Amino acid sequence: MATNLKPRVAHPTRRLHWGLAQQTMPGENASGDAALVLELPQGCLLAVADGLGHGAEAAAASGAAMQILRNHPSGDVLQLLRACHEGLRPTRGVVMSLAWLNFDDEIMTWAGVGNVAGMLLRAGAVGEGAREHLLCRAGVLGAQMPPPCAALTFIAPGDTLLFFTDGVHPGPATAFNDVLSSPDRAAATLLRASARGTDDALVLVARLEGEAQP
Ligand SMILES: [Mn+2]
Repeated sequence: MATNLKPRVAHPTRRLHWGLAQQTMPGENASGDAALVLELPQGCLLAVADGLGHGAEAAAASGAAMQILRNHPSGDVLQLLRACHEGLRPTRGVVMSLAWLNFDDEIMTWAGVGNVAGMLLRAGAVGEGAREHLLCRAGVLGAQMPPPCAALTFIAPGDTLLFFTDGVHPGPATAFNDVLSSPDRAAATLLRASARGTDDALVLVARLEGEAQP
């Protein structure tokens, strides 16, 4: 890794409030979906992984992915995807999306391989630009990874980031504005309304707090 940053509890001026909701596929003891929120001095790394299939082996794969991220805390999302791809070869593999939120510059870098959905809801925005979707490359970390592609965008206090696995299927009429309630409640509500019930399901909601810049 190019950088190796020491985790700490919170950023003094920009804090991320986040909530997580998940459920295990009926009949399984372990969820193959996993999430990580890692606060570092310069920002915050968020990741959601879905291990192939379900059950213990899927959980082992996604758990290994989270451990690789913890072992290499950095904001370099492309290097992190590559590290996971290499490190997950002995496993079933995962699909994963991740985001690095640079609090000082108010820039988010996000990337994904496979089908963990990512959305950014911009506070106060309407129409085009109010909602952005992460473009993921098809592939499986640990098995087959295309050259991944990261996107950068500005973020501002009040903006909300969502990640959800394919066990969650929001309908076209889903009012994502509902996620403007507390991240905890938003994650639980979206899971309850949109979980398929035939797969593990996980929703991560994170909101950037802080004073708007003049
Ligand atoms: Mn799944």
